[in-house]
Amino acid sequence: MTSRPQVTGRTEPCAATIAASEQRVLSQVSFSSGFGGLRSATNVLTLNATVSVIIPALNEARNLPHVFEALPDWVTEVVLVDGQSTDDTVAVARRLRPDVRVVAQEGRGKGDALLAGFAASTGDIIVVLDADGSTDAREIVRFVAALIAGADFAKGSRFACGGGSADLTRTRRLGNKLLRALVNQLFGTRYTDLCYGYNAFWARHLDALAIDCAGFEVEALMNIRAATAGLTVQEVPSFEHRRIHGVSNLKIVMDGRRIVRAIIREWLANRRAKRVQAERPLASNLPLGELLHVQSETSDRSSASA
Ligand SMILES: Nc1nc2c(ncn2[C@@H]2O[C@H](COP(=O)(O)OP(=O)(O)OP(=O)(O)O)[C@@H](O)[C@H]2O)c(=O)[nH]1
Ligand SMILES: [Mg+2]
Repeated sequence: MTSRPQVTGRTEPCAATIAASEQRVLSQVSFSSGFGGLRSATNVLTLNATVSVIIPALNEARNLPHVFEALPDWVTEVVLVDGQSTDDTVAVARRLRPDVRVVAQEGRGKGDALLAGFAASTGDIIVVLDADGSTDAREIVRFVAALIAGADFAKGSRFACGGGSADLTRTRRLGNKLLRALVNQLFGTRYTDLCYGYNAFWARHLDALAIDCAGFEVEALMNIRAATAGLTVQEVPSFEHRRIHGVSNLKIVMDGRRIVRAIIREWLANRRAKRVQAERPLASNLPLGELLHVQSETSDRSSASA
């Protein structure tokens, strides 16, 4: 038996504050295309960065009109990653937006789709959102504003003040809560959400995120890697709507297991890396002869691995 989605959300004043601050951001941020980097003027912040929006889509033809209609016109490129849809997803996307870049995914899974989208994108900023109508593209400005303000990674959260969901069932909410608690415990993070498909980051951090998974564990993995790589992570309140048409591709038990496995794998890898780092002698405590020895060993190792 599947439980009915319940609308969650924090207090009204919170949402009002967000709406007001969003208005302020919109009036203070002007967007222009061009080379990367920030340029600030007196009371106006100009974004000289290009923005790519990546949308993984598997049989979402009926939902795309709703999603595309909400895309801000200052977005530089829209990359739709088609997961071998059997409906008109690609044709509808091209009709709605002739400049859409369609990437035909060769593999399977949302993680695999995002990898293909990241590889194809050209923007300084990458925004990821879903094609089923659950994520509202009008919220992109919140994510971009967080990045301009200094964040490396803007992480959507349905549980941050001002966020909410009309899509989460009781089971999913519980699963997300347990997994989030596990990640916060193991990695020392204070995330309020873990498995949400709305995120944005500077493309220069793609190497730090080093995404290498195929399925729905991708968001959890990105969030963990952002933390372990020492990126500045800013949670952005977001409201998740119910998917408009069609059915979810997520299999709660199977995908839940994949997420747990990914979390544990990351924790073990992180622990190993910390141990290696701790075993390495502190250069400043060594006499010069030994220091040179350590340095030559290090350069030998890096030239061997090159
Ligand atoms: N390209 C591609 N997109 C996928 C794949 N699996 C899922 N997606 C897309 O990823 C997004 C999220 O998938 P959903 O099926 O909505 O999963 P969910 O959001 O957890 O489930 P609901 O809350 O019920 O919508 C949607 O835009 C899907 O179309 C895939 O294998 N390939
Ligand atoms: Mg969805």
